[in-house]
Amino acid sequence: MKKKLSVLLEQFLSESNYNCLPGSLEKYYDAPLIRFADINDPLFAEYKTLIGDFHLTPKEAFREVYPEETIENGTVISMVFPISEYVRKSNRIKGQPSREWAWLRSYADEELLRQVSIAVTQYIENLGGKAVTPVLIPSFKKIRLPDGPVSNWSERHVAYVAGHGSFSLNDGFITERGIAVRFLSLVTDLVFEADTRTQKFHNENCLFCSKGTCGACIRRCPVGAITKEGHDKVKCAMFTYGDASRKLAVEYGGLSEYGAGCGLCQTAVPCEFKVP
Ligand code: B12
Ligand code: SF4
Ligand code: SF4
Repeated sequence: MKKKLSVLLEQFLSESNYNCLPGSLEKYYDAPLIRFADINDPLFAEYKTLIGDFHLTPKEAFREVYPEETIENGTVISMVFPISEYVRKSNRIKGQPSREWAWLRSYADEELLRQVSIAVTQYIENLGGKAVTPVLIPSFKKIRLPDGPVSNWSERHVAYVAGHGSFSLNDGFITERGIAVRFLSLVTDLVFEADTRTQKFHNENCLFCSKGTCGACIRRCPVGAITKEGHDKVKCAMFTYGDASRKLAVEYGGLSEYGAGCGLCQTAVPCEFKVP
């Protein structure tokens, strides 16, 4: 099943116009990495404490769309979309994100992943199952907490359950294709064998967190949002999505509502392409 889904998404990304940069054949994303988590994995319940009571479990997300269905068993399909080398390279500059990175925010982050969600949902339905994309259900929300924004379905925490990798000093999640990636997940009532998690702790893949070395992302951040103590989400959010970022997105030919993003801590660092 995983192999077939991989082939389907690889083909989808190679053919979809949504995956092409404006006026170019260069791609936003490479073929995804796919892993499965058991909806009954105890970590999902632990996130109610670790993140907050508002964080949905897979069953809660599924029942919101299918309130009549009982879902005792099922799978969370967690997908990692590596950002193409073309876009990564463009963002190895300093001070502000590249035009290509801003286009990724405007034209691929939301709309392309929405198209992927439709394709995977159709695939699951053809197999006789049901699928829900938690970040697209009505109750999905971002919440402003004093130490920065969080959401009620954290893709990175889901990816951690599925064993895609780990968090890092700057909060970014390091996968086997590195930290310059995007995530999407779906919950289905079909049962597929869950992948095993090998991480011993939640930020193991980061050199600073595991060995006390590196710290390259600290120097990459233009606004000092990363220190040895971690990531200041408020400073980061102001820079990635604030007024100046929205203006820059428009100057680049992107959309104000998405901002230009940033991701300078995800490029020109040892974890950009791989687990360092
Ligand atoms: C809100 C948000 C933000 C906020 C806050 C980020 C944050 N750290 O939470 C702001 C605006 C700052 C932000 C910035 C960016 N974002 Co953002 N954002 C989100 C969003 C919508 C929700 C994140 C969320 O809910 N976090 C929940 C909180 C609790 O997570 P956390 O604080 O990081 O978690 C820490 C603790 O839980 C801790 N922890 C402590 N003990 C334990 C124990 C265990 C067992 C575990 C598992 C964890 C754990 O580990 C974590 C890391 O320190 C997601 C999309 C989504 N729905 O997931 C994208 C997302 C996280 N963003 C993403 C990206 C790409 C960016 C930017 C690069 C902007 C851009 N697009 O150019 C920057 C990068 C910032 C950075 N250094 O990571 C990607 C992640 C890519 C990656 N490799 O990690 C996501 C997943 C979007 C996507 N669909 O791919 N973002
Ligand atoms: S650049 Fe170094 S310190 Fe920063 S997240 Fe990557 S491995 Fe960790
Ligand atoms: S995304 Fe940009 S502003 Fe945010 S921590 Fe990384 S480098 Fe700093």
